[in-house]
Amino acid sequence: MKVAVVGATGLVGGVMFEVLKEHDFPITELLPVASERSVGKQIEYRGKSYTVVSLQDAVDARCDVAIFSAGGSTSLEWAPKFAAVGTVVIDNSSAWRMDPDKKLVVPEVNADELTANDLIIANPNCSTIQMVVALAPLHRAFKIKRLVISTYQSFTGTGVKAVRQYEAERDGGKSEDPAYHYPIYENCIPHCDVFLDNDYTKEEMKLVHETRKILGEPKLAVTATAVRVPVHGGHSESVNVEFEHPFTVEKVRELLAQVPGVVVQDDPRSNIYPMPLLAKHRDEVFVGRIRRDESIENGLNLWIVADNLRKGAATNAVQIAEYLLENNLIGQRITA
Ligand code: A2P
Ligand code: 11C
Repeated sequence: MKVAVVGATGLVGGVMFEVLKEHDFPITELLPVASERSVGKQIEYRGKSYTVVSLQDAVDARCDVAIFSAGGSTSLEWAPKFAAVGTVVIDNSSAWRMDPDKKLVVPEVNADELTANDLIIANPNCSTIQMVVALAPLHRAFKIKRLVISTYQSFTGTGVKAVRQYEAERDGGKSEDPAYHYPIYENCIPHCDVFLDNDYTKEEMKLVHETRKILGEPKLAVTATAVRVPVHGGHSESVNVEFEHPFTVEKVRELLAQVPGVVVQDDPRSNIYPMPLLAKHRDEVFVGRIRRDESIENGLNLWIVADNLRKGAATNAVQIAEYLLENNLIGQRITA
């Protein structure tokens, strides 16, 4: 595969190279792509040095796959240009997720929706991905009626600027160009992404809209509060689920244990439960604190943790590419 990694100098871009290497993705040619500021820089991959190229050079190279993690406006402008030359774009931004003509894919849940005609494929938001991996099999079994979500999201989800802010504050200084309005060190900020007209943040509404689209339930009742925390290793989520149908906690554990990519860590008496410290650098989604919500009928509480830069971004994108490859869905090139 001839592969372009767009946003190669960013936080997700760096993890993308790690995941591509660990998954032994069959790359015959690699094009790291970033903004004009970075063109000419060198990127190391598997002991070899690669020169960062411009978006236009990468379009002209007619790659098989381009994995984008360079923000929404870059994706909006450039993904169609890659698609027009037959390159399959897997896009990590929010640019295309809610476009009715684009698939929003978490391989464990809905990869079977993909066809060779999908030239721009959207990777969901990190907090959505880890949650739906765990919820999809439970939805199939007991039908979800309502979700109440509270997130505890790593500052790494905001990118390089936020990491610099955290490190400066931790070291007793101040960032000259902070990512957040308030200090993140020793703080929790109930403000991920921008506020919308309904007083929810965009991050909270991504959880609503993306979950509905991936589960194929356009009217599912979902409400969320997203909080930024001074944590490096991953996003954590408290998810309260109300099902239509009765369930048993044992059956929930059994179903979750069978999901590829899910690890059940649930032995609270032995202090076993998911934590971002343990999820860091791992591809899996960790689920624990599985218990009945005794305040309602058919209610369940879950605690779901994953490395947001891995399963929440790079790993999910690489898994989509792997699925396309395994199912011969790459190579429907438009001949000029
Ligand atoms: P650059 O380093 O040249 O600015 P992060 O989310 O960690 O901040 O990283 C964002 C990534 O997206 C970086 O690789 C950045 O490249 C890239 N990027 C940002 N804006 C553009 C753009 N207009 N065109 C191409 N790449 C961009
Ligand atoms: C966060 N979820 O942690 C974000 C990061 O829509 O892909 C990724 C933003 C997105 O703030």
